[in-house]
Amino acid sequence: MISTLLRSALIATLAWGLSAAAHETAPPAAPAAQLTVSGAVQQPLSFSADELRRFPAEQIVTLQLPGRDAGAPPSVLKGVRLRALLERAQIKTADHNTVKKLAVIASASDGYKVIFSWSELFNAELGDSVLVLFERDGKPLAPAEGPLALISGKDLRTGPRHVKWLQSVDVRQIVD
Ligand SMILES: Nc1nc2c(c(=O)[nH]1)N[C@H]1C(S)=C(S)[C@@H](COP(=O)(O)O)O[C@H]1N2
Ligand SMILES: [Mo]
Repeated sequence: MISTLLRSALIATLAWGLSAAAHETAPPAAPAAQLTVSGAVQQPLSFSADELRRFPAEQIVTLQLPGRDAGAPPSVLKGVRLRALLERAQIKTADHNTVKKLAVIASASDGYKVIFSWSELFNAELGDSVLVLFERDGKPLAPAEGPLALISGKDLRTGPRHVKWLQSVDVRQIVD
């Protein structure tokens, strides 16, 4: 009979294996070189990393995030606020209350998707640190996450809304 100790060791090993696998997403063969911004906007737009780099200095944000593992050095990230890109594309609204019902969906080339609400981006401190990234530690993003990625720098855990291989941002009204 299998001992309780051995059994819990086995379960722990399995759980570790599963969670490690969940973090190791292989880069897609052809990650998008351009981010498209579309949906409920007046002017659908697309941006390459170089175009983001050329944004006015005041719209480029540098963010320092702690290293992933204990002892790892912090990472310095550079990007344009998602809010600034949405302002360029000009969100379409039918009336005063439309914006409160908008979701902003960020999708990656591997199908990974996360959402923000308009209020998070435009009416909360959190939005100041939601960036479309084009640089990490002074270099263009590596294939492990780039050429484009998104991060929500004030999330409690930044892993889930770190969208690697960012491809599109879609603005959608999700309730009537
Ligand atoms: N495109 C894409 N981005 C993704 C994922 C994914 O599967 N595909 N997984 C997410 C999850 S759940 C986590 S925890 C982090 C893990 O990577 P990181 O710690 O380097 O941010 O990537 C996030 N970004
Ligand atoms: Mo995750």
